[in-house]
Amino acid sequence: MKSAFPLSAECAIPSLFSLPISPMYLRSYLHCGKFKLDLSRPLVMGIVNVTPDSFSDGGQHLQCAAALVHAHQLIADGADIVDIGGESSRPGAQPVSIQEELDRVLPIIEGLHDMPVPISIDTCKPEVMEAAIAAGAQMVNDINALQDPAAMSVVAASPVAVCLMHKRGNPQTMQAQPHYQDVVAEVSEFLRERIAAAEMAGIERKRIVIDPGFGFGKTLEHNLVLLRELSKLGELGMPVLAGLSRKSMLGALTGQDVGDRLAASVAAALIAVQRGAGIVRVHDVRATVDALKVLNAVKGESV
Ligand code: 9MG
Repeated sequence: MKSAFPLSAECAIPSLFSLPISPMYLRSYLHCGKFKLDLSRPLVMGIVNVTPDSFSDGGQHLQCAAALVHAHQLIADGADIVDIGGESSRPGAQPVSIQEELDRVLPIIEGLHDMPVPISIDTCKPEVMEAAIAAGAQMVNDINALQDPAAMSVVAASPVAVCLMHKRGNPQTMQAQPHYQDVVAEVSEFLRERIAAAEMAGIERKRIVIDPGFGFGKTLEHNLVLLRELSKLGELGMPVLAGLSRKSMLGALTGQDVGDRLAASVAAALIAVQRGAGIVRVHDVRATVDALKVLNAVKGESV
């Protein structure tokens, strides 16, 4: 049982040995299409980026084969979810067309349709969401938090889970002097509003995950405050997903290039879990799973 959640008065159930009950305790499964993910231990979402800079430049076919091998490896390493993305969301990244994105991700999703873990589609485009769900995706990871009404409709009409992420601006502009009065309160208010909008559209709470969007329109200081206070987002009553893996904030803290941020990424994932994250989105699944096994053993939980 997770214990990192803030104690909320309305969630206290005295009959259960007078233990304060966290929101996560009250709803401990994420409904992801045909999958029901047990959130009583932290889950690991492995990242598969199908962008030209991610895999070999040997053409679409080789890129697809390499992405499939990589996804299988992540699952063998212990990934609970595999997140497939065909458009980079890094600061400064250029948008790609719907067709290009479909060409990149659909063969991978089709190739993984019978995997024992849910496949998530990382996209903001409703057309890509719809095609990905038809091809077997069980989750939508939308860094735009379903603010496009067509995206909201696609998810509402399906049984898939959704990750609603906070961001300021878009990848071209988001690091241009982001400003907040109170970053935790503003991110939390945005996510509260997006949860309400999703529920209004017919997306049940059991299908929703929220995410503060580390690095998306935030300075290093904003990211650190959000990580320090991550448990406050748990008060919204939804599982929190944290994506810190290899991000530039870790480069700023360690001085390491993106390929040398394994230790910092694992440390950040553990900190996020200790502050209540139910899912961590990572590149390095095996190292993260091992680190979480140690944490869980110390906490007296199953490994
Ligand atoms: C696609 N992507 C890149 N970073 C991310 C993060 O932190 N969270 C989510 N949900 N998606 C992300």
